[in-house]
Amino acid sequence: MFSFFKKKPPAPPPPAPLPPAPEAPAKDSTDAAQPSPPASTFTSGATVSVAAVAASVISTAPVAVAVAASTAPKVSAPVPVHTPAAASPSTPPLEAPAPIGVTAKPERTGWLDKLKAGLKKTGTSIATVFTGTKIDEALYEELETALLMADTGVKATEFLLTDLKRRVKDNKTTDPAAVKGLLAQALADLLSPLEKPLAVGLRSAIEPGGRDEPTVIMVAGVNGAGKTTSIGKLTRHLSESGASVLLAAADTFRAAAREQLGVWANRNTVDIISQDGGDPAAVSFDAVAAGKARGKDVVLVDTAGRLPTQLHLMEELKKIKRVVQKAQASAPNEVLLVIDGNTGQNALAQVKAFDAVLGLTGLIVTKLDGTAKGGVLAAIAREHPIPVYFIGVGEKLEDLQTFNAREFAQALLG
Ligand SMILES: Nc1nc2c(ncn2[C@@H]2O[C@H](COP(=O)(O)OP(=O)(O)O)[C@@H](O)[C@H]2O)c(=O)[nH]1
Ligand SMILES: [Mg+2]
Repeated sequence: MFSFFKKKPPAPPPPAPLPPAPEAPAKDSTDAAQPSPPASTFTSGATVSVAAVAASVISTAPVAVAVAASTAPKVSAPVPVHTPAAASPSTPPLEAPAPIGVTAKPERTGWLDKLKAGLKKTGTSIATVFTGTKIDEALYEELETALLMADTGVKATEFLLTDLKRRVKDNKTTDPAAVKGLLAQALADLLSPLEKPLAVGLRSAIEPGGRDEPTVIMVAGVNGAGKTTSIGKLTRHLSESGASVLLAAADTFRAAAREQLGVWANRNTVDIISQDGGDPAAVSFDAVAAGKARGKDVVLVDTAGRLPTQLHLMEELKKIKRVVQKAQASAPNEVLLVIDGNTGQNALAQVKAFDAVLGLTGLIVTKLDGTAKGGVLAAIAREHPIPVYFIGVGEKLEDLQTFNAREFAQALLG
């Protein structure tokens, strides 16, 4: 789950002043004053559909946010989930704004099936261990191998086996099939410290003494991990929930990277700060300054991929972080690492290395669909725990979802 806080009631904000003129002018769009949504806590469990928007010019995204909702069909929701924006007839919006201060339970039915399907490859190899008739040393040895092959890592595997044996003893279990259920519980308990909501919105609504300034989220990771895609999906979820978002295209090395983010900006009709071949730190600075000036709730900074061993590129990330802080003292409020779930144990190495340089506040783990390495989350939980805000189980919009330890463990072990 992630929580969006907005302090200001429905009164529209005064027209935002323009940001100070940047030295190398950033091409960006202007912003119309938008009515603020009612303050609420919301969840991202509902699926949404992308309105087909022709995306060509990328640095000047349209400005209107969350339009055309009034004509969309509505259905009553069993739980109060606040999703004010448009949806297609196949995915109707869930009605009823959440009462302030009440956390709504997400609608995740289809998502669970998806997660199960995504994690099937990991699950099948582990599940075969429990098809025998006896609980003996051979079963534990097989399980050890299966967990290691799923990239659970030596430490988490040892921990899980010891924990499982204790549970089997305590429960006086004799049926191997029941051991699978106990393993799911052990795994859920191991993963639960990674479960944490991402709070976004005006800092004044999140922290005591916080100012009326955006939550600035910096996103890092190796090439191809899924940074830009995840930012795009997250932007959509946030926009759907009434948050105003500004994107910073700080991956300035490749034109294609800027364009890719621009497409997401257009689809979501949010502003983007982008610059041809500009300095990533300067673009990030401009974006945060513009986000503040325009009264945005969230600024998402997309950075270029790099390996932790590329020291000069890691220095550049540090610089982005420093410079962003100059634009807004509290920023970056979140530093997220995106990791590809397929990279297995290397993902753990990335978590350690990026954390050492940047001080990570959260993770997004992508591509858990079709991988046999879903165990890597257990390795992270045991060896270098950092909250997993989202997991990606596909390339579609609804395939980025919040992380729930119990669901994950159940999906993994069927
Ligand atoms: N199957 C799958 N593909 C993903 C997921 N997230 C991202 N991708 C794909 O991974 C590729 C690289 O993503 P991109 O966002 O460009 O990575 P970046 O270099 O970190 O910005 C693209 O083809 C995405 O569609 C996911 O959760 N599952
Ligand atoms: Mg990218």
